[in-house]
Amino acid sequence: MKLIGMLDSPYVRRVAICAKYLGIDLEHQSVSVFRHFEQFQQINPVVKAPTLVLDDGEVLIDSTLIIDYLEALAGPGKSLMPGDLKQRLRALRVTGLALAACEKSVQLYYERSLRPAEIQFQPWVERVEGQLAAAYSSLERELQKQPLTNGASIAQDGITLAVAWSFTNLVVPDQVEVERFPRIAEFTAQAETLEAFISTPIT
Ligand SMILES: N[C@@H](CCC(=O)N[C@@H](CS)C(=O)NCC(=O)O)C(=O)O
Repeated sequence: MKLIGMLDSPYVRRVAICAKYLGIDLEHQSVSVFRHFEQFQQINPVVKAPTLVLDDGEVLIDSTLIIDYLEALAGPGKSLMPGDLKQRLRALRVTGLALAACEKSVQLYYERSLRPAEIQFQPWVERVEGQLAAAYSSLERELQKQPLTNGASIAQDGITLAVAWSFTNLVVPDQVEVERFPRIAEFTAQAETLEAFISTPIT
């Protein structure tokens, strides 16, 4: 199976790291949705990263759906989600907030890098900045309430949170001061020392 997309996409990176923890070998192809648009189009006309190409040529998009498929492939013993309903709800909540942080970071980054400065729409920018800050504030509170599993047994929620924070720091670093989100910063610093993260570098 091939995973198509650049690792500077948090969605691609979370799939690549989850696949490693699930013990699934993916052939990674670094094709950019911007710089290699036509090449990407040949693989997937929708040009969304990540794209998973199965051995029979079937194409799957959306990181959450791809991870869902990989989890099913790996079997129940290897899941990156808790089986216990209460813990699963918490993992889903954290993952959802981290994905919202990814989305808002991407929107700000596209606004700054793709839209000419003279037609940027400040009310929209401020709305997205507020949403991004709200997502990380909620995540900081989640970590304050209950720490997340890190280290060898890091799960899908922790992987997504660490990938999101590293991505935001890469593309819109002015939005995230460590002093405001110390627990997230500390959690990510530790996660980024794990072999699966080191071998899946963001740049
Ligand atoms: N919800 C999707 C988001 C994927 C996404 O937006 N990826 C970006 C790259 S970071 C992309 O494909 N951008 C190109 C575009 O939307 O045209 C997922 O989880 O996979």
